Formats: sequence, C-alpha cells, structure tokens
Amino acid sequence: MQKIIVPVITPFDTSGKVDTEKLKKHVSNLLEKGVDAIFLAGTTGLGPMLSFREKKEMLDALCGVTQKIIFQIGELNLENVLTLAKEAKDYSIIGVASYPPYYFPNLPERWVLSYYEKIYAAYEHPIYVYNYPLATGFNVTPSVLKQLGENVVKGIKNTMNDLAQSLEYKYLLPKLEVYTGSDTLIVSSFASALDGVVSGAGNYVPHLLVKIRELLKEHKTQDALKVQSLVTKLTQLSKKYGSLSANYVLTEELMGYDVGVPREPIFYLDEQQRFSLKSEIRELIRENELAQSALFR
Ligand code: FW2
Repeated sequence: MQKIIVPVITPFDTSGKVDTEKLKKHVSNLLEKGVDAIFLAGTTGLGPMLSFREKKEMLDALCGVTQKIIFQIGELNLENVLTLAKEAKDYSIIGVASYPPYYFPNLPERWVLSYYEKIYAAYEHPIYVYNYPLATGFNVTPSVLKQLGENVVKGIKNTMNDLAQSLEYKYLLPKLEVYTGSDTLIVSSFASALDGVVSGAGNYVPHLLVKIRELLKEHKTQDALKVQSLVTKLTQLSKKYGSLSANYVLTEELMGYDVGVPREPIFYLDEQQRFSLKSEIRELIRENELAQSALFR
C-alpha cells in the first residue's frame, strides 16, 4: 500500500527551545490517525534552521515513540552531516535523507554526487534524497539519481509539481521508493506508480489523506478529488498567512492540541492573524461535508 509520510512540524517554546514533549504527542497522534511514517527535520519542520544537535535531540525523543522515521540530516556543514549519518546508524529507523547542498548557484553535478556518496559511506546503508529545486536551487534529476544508483539511494521525495519527473525516477530505477512532496498531488500520487506522499498538510489533516487513499481503493475517484480539493484549499490558505508559521495554527485548530510555536525568523502569527485564519479554516470545513465526516469520525 502507498505510504502517507508526514514532514512533522517542530514545536518550539517561546524561548526558541525545541519542545520534545509536544513533538512526541503530535507524532503519536499522527500515527494513531493512520500516518505510516514521519519525515523529521524537513522543510515543514524548519530543518534548515535546526542545529545538528537539535536534530539529534529530536531523533532521540521520537525514537521512544516510533522508529518509522526518515531523518533529514542535510545542511551546508558537511562534517555535521556526516556526524549525524554515523550516529544514525545506531537507530533502527527507516533511514536518513538529505537535500543537496543549497544556496550556491550552479553547483557542478559531480559535487552533488560526491555529497550523497559521502553520506552513504558514513551511514553504510542506502539513503533518501530530498529534491526541492525551488528551495535548494538544484534539481536532482532522474539522470543524477541514476548515476548514484540503487545501491546508494533507497528513495526520493520529490517536491515538485512535475509528476512526469517523479515517474521518470521510478522508470529509471524501478526499486527506488518515489514520493511526491506536493500537497496538491495526493490523489495523483496514490493513483499512479509512485510509492506515496510526503505531505505537510498531513500535520493538520492526516485523516483526510487516509480518507483519500481509502476512497481511491473503493474507486470513488470523484469523492477522493473532493477531499483533495479541500486539502489543496487548506494549503493555499496556509500560504496566504505564511505556511511555515500558519501550519502551527492549522494543526492546533484541526488536531485540537497545542503544538508550540515556530522559531524566529519564522515569525508566529499575531493574535489577529490567528483569529482570522481560524475563522477561514472553519468556513472551509463547513463547506465540505464529506471532509467533515472524515474529520470528525
Ligand atoms: C517537507 C515536505 C513537504 C514539502 C512541502 C513544501 O519536508 O516539509 O515538500 O510542504 O512546500 O516534504
């Protein structure tokens, strides 16, 4: 069965410290709702602003709850990345992942290949690649992945709306796990040859993602599209307020518990913005009956 993986938000307290208790509670709830695995320290989890020690602290905390974790260890300090890769060997998690080195334009392909080969050598198991060209500036194309090969790469999370590229990975490397990282392509991912989704919206509507998968299995495509449409609208709403911060409010509102706050420079929404976002969320949910029954069952 195709997987629902959630790039979990990182709860911080108001002093900027990671709140591991809130993280554990949130992850337990996600798993209970039918989520298959957790992507730790991804984009939604504000991975690029976490220190490598914070990432390790979160891994330690979460391992008491689940081992179904893909641990995102990438950053620009390669020594830190390789330290985490070596330390991660002691855990029975699903694996480690990394985005390519980012920010610097026009990185030669061979440097990116060397980056992943070094992580593989340190971890001593096949790794996951996180492809998000809009954010990193580098597209880990199917041909780059093919050069790394299935011995080095176990899977890829492709955060692009280009479904053709996701399918091309699968065609070139049939054993590879391929996930889309796009909240708007959940139906397409489940209804295709891909292995599932890594969806930020899974933080606040995990039950809707499970519902989409169930509806498609029952061949109720139109209903699945209706639920997808609501998920898409919620993510658009999140973007309107600044999704990296709005995700905390959406999760609190729709999951019903406190998940802390983001850390600056991802600024928490002020009271007025939170109030207005919550009203818009309620309005959207009211408009969609099918989703409502999935949400409150
Ligand atoms: C992550 C994800 C989801 C993202 C997407 C970016 O790590 O947060 O790809 O929400 O807008 O996989």
